[in-house]
Amino acid sequence: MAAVHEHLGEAMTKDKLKKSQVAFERAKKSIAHGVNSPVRAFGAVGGTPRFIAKGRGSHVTDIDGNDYVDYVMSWGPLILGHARPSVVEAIERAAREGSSFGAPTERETALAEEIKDAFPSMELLRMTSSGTEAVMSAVRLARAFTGRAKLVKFDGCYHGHSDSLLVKAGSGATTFGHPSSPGVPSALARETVSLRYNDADMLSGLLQRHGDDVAAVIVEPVAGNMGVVAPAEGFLKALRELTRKRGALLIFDEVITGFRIARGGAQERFGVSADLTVLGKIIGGGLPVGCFGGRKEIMEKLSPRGPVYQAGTLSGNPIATAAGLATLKELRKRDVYRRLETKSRRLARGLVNEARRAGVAVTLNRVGSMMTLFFGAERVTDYESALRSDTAQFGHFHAGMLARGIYLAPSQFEAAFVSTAHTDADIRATVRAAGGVFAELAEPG
Ligand code: KE4
Repeated sequence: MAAVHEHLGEAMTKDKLKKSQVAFERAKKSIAHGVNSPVRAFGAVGGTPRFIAKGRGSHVTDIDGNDYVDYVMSWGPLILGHARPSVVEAIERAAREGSSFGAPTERETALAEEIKDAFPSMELLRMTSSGTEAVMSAVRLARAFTGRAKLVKFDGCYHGHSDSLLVKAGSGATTFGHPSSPGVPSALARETVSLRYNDADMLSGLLQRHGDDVAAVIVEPVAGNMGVVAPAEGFLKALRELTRKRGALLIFDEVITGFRIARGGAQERFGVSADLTVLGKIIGGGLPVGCFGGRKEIMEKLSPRGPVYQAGTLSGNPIATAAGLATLKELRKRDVYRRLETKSRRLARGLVNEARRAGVAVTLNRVGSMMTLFFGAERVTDYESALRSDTAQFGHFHAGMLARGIYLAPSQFEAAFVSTAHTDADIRATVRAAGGVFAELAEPG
């Protein structure tokens, strides 16, 4: 298969990669491993990360002039596509008035009101500059509000890189966690338990044994970080009931799903409300905005009037909130989500049909305009089954699609995002390219 990889991937585009290769070597001299976020380095798929020159609509162009249909979409924020005129104009206007004041602005209130309109469970909220920061703050708040220390998460879910969340399942599954990164103190990791996603019985058992110590259960209500995995029927409702019964808070990490799978995210789509919700990505329209919010009695514990400290120099930044507000206003337009669903369904069906035609075993998980193609015949319903998929095949697929002008996330355990800017021609070109790659993957030897 190495030959296929070579043929599919870089060999076809070596001459067209020169500037990215030079740029990557230069970047490594100043930025750790040449990237400001690990997944961008293409470590999971091999090859040279493309240095991007510009984005326009559903396309990005790299510094070698190669054009791609983009399904990374900055890992989810760009539901309207790149450089949406209404968002660019809002950023330009805001920038002319100043970039940051470290003081309240009415635009932050307007963005908060827009978010609350879509997420009624968020009676009060507070903005941050990233999803990680919002999750970290929500966890501290949950621990303070309940007076408890334990935190429950699920294998395969990613909630940013704060210490309490960089924890993997302990041996024997429901024992307490171990650090998933050096630098996270074991004493802190032991406060976090990681259970199997979509297994409400496992959570029920843990809460029976330790329920009085559990401050919160945090979950991606639709997982996007093990690849897309939907909640099993009744899973979210069970989390809601089990946490309420034991006095633990339910935290929905909707950094990806918020304004993505519905305007009101998973809470609207599945009809289950959380005590605290974390948002990010889309609410900043491509600029740095995270936010956490929920029940008034919980949020009022925050400083300055409450005892729980939480702060941020650029939280609610005037330019970032302008981009976010312009984005969310566009998402109020009629039929936005219906049109996204139609395009996404067409893409998913096309990919599956092409794989079937070539005799390549795939399973595609999709919720709205976020989806992941796994290689192998087994359905992917949790982290263990995701890990059993053929990630080597995914690497060849990724390289082959890149060589054909389709830019997918450089990791099996991510999502592809469709935006309102993706055209029918983009979808057709993507399906056609996949057909070509599947045919080459299916060739013997
Ligand atoms: P940020 O700190 O990256 O803004 O958000 C962290 C985060 C929190 N919760 C969920 C569900 C998330 O998906 C993320 C970040 N997502 C990853 C990719 N899936 C960001 C890409 C990266 O790390 O470079």
